[in-house]
Amino acid sequence: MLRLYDFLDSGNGYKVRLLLTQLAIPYEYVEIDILSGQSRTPEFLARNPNGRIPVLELEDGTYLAESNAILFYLADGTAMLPHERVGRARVLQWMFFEQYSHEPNIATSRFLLRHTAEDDPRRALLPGKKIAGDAALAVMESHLAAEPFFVGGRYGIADIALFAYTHVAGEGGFDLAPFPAVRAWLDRVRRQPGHKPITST
Ligand SMILES: N[C@@H](CCC(=O)N[C@@H](CS)C(=O)NCC(=O)O)C(=O)O
Repeated sequence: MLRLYDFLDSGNGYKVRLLLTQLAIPYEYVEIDILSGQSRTPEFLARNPNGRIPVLELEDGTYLAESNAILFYLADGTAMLPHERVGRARVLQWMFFEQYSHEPNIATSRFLLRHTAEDDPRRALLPGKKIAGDAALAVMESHLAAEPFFVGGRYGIADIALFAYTHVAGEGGFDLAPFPAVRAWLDRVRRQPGHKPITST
């Protein structure tokens, strides 16, 4: 059986949990408390030298890190990933956008607000992240004003990758009121069969 090393509050981990559930793939869930350093132990670094969850352990003992790489692996050959070349590249386009323009601003703001003290010096980064995160949301808004989902008019892993931290953007200090197409898309994603909340293993 697949084994997922994860942390329940993590949106990156949630991406994988959500896809596994929607593909009806059974898995063992192993909670790694990243707040107490469990992702930086020698044992964990042997699984992912980058010291971060999520990590998926395959049936043969292979470890796979990086949430979007895991999504791509699991979705291959299913309806959650296009079969044709441009569609697959388009999925990667949005997942790289998520990792470069969205997650480093929206997810990390959420982390700072949820898990650091009010006087933590890292909070000085928040105003810059707010500007860049709003810019990423504006890019999503303009795409979703004309399209129901991110790629090919149907729900897939690019939507999962972007849903994970957009739906909890408020916890990072972001206001989704100016982004009606994003909010309508969030509702469409929530209505997909097998959808489950971030708080669920
Ligand atoms: N690019 C990575 C980011 C993973 C990541 O940032 N994981 C965080 C939790 S969301 C983590 O494990 N932090 C613990 C640490 O850095 O020690 C992915 O998409 O999987």
